[in-house]
Amino acid sequence: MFSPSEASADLVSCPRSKVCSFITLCDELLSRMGLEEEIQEIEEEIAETPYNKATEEHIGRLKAKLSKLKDELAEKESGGGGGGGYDVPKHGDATVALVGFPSVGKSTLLNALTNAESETGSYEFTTLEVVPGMLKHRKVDIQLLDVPGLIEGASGGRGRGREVMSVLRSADLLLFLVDVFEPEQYAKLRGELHENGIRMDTSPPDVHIQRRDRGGVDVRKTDEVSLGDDVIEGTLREHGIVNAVVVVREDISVEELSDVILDNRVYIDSMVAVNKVDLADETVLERTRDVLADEGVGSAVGVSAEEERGLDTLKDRIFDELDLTRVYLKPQGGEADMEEPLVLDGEATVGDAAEKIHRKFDGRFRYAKLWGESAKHDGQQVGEDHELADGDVLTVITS
Ligand SMILES: Nc1nc2c(ncn2[C@@H]2O[C@H](COP(=O)(O)OP(=O)(O)OP(=O)(O)O)[C@@H](O)[C@H]2O)c(=O)[nH]1
Ligand SMILES: [Mg+2]
Repeated sequence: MFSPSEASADLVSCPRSKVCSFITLCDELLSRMGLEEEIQEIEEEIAETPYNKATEEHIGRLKAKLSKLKDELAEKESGGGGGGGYDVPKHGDATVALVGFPSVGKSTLLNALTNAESETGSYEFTTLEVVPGMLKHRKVDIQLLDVPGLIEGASGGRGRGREVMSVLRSADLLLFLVDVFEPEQYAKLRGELHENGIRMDTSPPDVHIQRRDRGGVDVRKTDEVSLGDDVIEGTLREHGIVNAVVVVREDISVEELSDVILDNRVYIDSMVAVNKVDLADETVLERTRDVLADEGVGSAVGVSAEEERGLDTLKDRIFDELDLTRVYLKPQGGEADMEEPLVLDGEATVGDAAEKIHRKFDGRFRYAKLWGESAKHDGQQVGEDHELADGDVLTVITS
């Protein structure tokens, strides 16, 4: 909830306070407070209602309503956002964002891994803007972003939370950094990101919604789907959809269905590193491992950013988690360039490679010649649909 002091601080710091009247600001604040109150009431009702067949539909509706209200709130809070230091242009082959509480050592790690010089300090919130650094590893340029430390409630606009979130949403991989003495930070960070529409380590639900003008809601689903038709219909109605064909091909929750309807979630992979291991003994490390394992993290990378320990393992893990395909280009009749690979996504095809080399290949692509793991034999002739493997050598033949 908003306390009066936070409310007034918000009024003072609102960048639009000069142009919009005090009354408008009060209205905005009140509607935000109203939303927060409503959200809290629904959360309480969900917590208090026992889940069974008879209440399933009702709870489903409440959850759908909750998603919608939270979305409205996030929308309101991002309204006045933006500003200095947060528009970081993407460079390199992939972008990794460091996510962590203040003072866990994000800037120290960035400095140790890259050419960047991010200010570090023993006080909280040293970094107030996004600092990029470039890490070259296994011939791939990886942009690392050091962002201000997240604190609990960041998604609700506390700290520089909402700007940070917008940077995180555009990353290819999230690198959670937690303090070895405070592994509980991990679950809190994930909670904040989830609240802000970031879905980690999962792909978008296999659900398709085709709106139509009439005919009501027609639900088509595969056998593994446990949500009842009434719950699916109710959820859609809660979001204002009364006519649609819905195809559900995966066992999803009401929240995941709401995610699809709202259509503003991002899906990003993540990994975990534990910093300051130089300060910890075996008992501490053991506890940290246990806490993270309970959160489903089987293999966090232990590092000391300060003493530059564990960094090679960390770089390898970042590279692996990004799941990239490096392709070496060989001009027809010439030597392959084995220094600067073309870097593509994990499941890239020859067509993706051709497009990345030159968009003008459009229509002029004839075939490609291929050497490497995905080739049946050296110089195999392949078409646009052929799926590439990391390390392949490719010659594109155009007309
Ligand atoms: N012992 C030890 N100290 C570390 C390590 N990494 C960072 N520190 C110290 O922790 C403090 C905070 O480090 P920063 O890199 O500024 O932390 P940050 O996460 O960037 O903090 P904010 O920018 O405030 O979010 C500094 O005093 C660092 O010297 C480490 O591996 N071991
Ligand atoms: Mg910092």
